[in-house]
Amino acid sequence: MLKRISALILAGVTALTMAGCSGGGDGDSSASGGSAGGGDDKIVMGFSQVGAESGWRTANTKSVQESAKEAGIDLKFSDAQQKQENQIKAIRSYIQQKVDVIAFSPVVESGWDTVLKEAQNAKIPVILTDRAVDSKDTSLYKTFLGSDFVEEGKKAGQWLVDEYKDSKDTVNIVELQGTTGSAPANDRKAGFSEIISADPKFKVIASQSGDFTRAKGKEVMEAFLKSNPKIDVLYAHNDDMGLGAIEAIEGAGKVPGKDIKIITVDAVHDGMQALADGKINYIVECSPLLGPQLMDLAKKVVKGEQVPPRVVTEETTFTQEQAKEALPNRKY
Ligand code: GZL
Repeated sequence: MLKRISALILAGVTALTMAGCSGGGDGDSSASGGSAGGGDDKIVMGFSQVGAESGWRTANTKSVQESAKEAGIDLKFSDAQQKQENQIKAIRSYIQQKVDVIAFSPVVESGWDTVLKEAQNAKIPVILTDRAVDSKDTSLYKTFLGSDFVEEGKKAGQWLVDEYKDSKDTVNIVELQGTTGSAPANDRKAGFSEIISADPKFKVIASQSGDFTRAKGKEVMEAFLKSNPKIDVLYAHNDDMGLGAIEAIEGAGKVPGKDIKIITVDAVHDGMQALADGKINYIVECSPLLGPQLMDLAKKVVKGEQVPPRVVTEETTFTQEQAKEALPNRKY
């Protein structure tokens, strides 16, 4: 009898232990090899954000955080303050915590292979969101969700070509580039240059990084104004640098949107307001609202389902008139 009771107790203890392991204990709690304690069935996502450098980034962070909540995903979020080493540290920490999936917006294109291989070896899938990496090994991430920055640069260039189609005069352009080495800076420059280089009247007389921030955009534009007596156009890789440049242009006694035509990218609220007010002439939209698609992709990836290697976000362009109509309904 005693033997029988002890056998039953042993069987009960074993059953409970097994249940503990498969329900988010120390073993792998999902196909992806994560087990960071998000509760038995909650997906745990480790997200490394670039920083908080612009209105676009603020809107993107809000979209990711709100979408994770709505999707029932346990989000571990870190702000890298625009430093690659901080993003690499965050990704390593997520690997240590055995999250189910890692998502990040790489601040620059290069230097990711080692840490992405560590995630791959830990069987934790990685999703690129917003910006791309230049790794040759595309097996290091499951998909890249974000805008086509070359296309954005081309749209900006095409507006300029159309705007000056009847002019024979030289058009002096200054360019405020985004963060040096970042995909949006590289690609927006390339797309713009591809379109305007068809006509020699377009001359980029100065081009320098404003690091996607208002403060730096103002500082660099002040320098441009001091060393270039005749500037016809500013092409800024984001609204925030354009808004900083507007302060510099007004400080120099010139009228933004008239003395110097301005083209920017993003279409965040403050940029759209400046467009509606006539201080910016054209904005190419770059949507920061990537959260919902990111969470859908994460759920599929954790389940081991196939996802498209590239998901391009939908976006448009705005003239001054279109900005006046769109402003009341903008989400960011
Ligand atoms: C583009 C994004 C860029 C924005 C900037 O997808 O990476 O970074 O254009 C932001 O405003 O700082």
